[in-house]
Amino acid sequence: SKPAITQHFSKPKHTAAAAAAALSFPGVPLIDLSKPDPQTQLVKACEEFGFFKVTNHGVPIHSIRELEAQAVKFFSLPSSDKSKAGPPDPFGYGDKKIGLNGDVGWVEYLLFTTNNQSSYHKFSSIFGEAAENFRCVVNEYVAAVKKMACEILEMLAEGLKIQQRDAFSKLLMDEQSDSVFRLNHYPPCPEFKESNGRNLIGFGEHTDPQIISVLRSNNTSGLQISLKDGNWISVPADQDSFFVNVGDSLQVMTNGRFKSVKHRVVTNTSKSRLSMIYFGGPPLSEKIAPLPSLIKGEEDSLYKEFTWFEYKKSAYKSRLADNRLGLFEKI
Ligand code: GA4
Repeated sequence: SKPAITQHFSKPKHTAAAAAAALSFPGVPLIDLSKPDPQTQLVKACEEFGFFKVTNHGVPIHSIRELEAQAVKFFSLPSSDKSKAGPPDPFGYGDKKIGLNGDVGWVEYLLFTTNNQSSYHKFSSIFGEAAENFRCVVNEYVAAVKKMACEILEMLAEGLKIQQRDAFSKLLMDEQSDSVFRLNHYPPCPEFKESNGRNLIGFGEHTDPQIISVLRSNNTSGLQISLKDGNWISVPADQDSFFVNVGDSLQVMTNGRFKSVKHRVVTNTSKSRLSMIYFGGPPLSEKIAPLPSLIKGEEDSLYKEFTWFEYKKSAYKSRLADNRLGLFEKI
């Protein structure tokens, strides 16, 4: 019989056409936050790709390094210890299984809520003081990344000529903001190196349900984004920058003007990849709908009205690759 790994892990397709498309791709939009007026560039990147890279981001390097060190330490623990922090229901440690509906990837991870400290109880009861320290480091990092995410959202609102500068950012600033923080560890996956030279799926293709996601990774590549024409582009690793992507909720709030980018991670055969992602989400009771100034009237909305609670509930019933917004599109 086949080894379990070939049964459960699909391989990404590599075609000559995809390779040609990748060659002509001008590269991920790069936005230097220290330069004046990046608004226009930001809007363009969100419209074209729903994805961009930021430098001079203002997140303190020590905060990044400390979190990375904590994460490396945690993922190096024996799996019997790590599983004590699981299952991720929805917060905690997870290994290979993603979500609740049968998705798997060559990845282990930790999921945290950002506003409710009770999600750390699982850790505290098992890891004692070490968990307290982990929590502090995560909180400090999340605060800095959230600040940057809010600044970007305010520049985007300006770029879209929305009167209320905090139309998007206030949802993340809200005490009830339903945001998530995730640490992913993709162990090196040498299994198929000799057989065909291709890599396996670390995290299958999907869009993020929230408003905005901010990702930082170590120096190991693996992240790929899908272009509008369906071709996959590998994003070169850059441990000193952040990668930002538009989530489904921001696509809806801009009535489809910004694109929630489809992305995935393929494993590396020799190096392990570590990524840390902040998913900025609205309060559960928030109505997600196009901003009035971006449409002529309610009838112009491409989407049926829904709350973030409803969207999330529906997302957790879906498979990773499903088109989750499809259910909420007007016909
Ligand atoms: C994708 C974005 C975030 O990582 C996440 C993921 C969540 C999970 O891993 O539990 C989901 C996925 C994500 C979308 C659809 C559902 C839920 C796995 C899955 C199959 C934490 C999130 O909010 O949605």
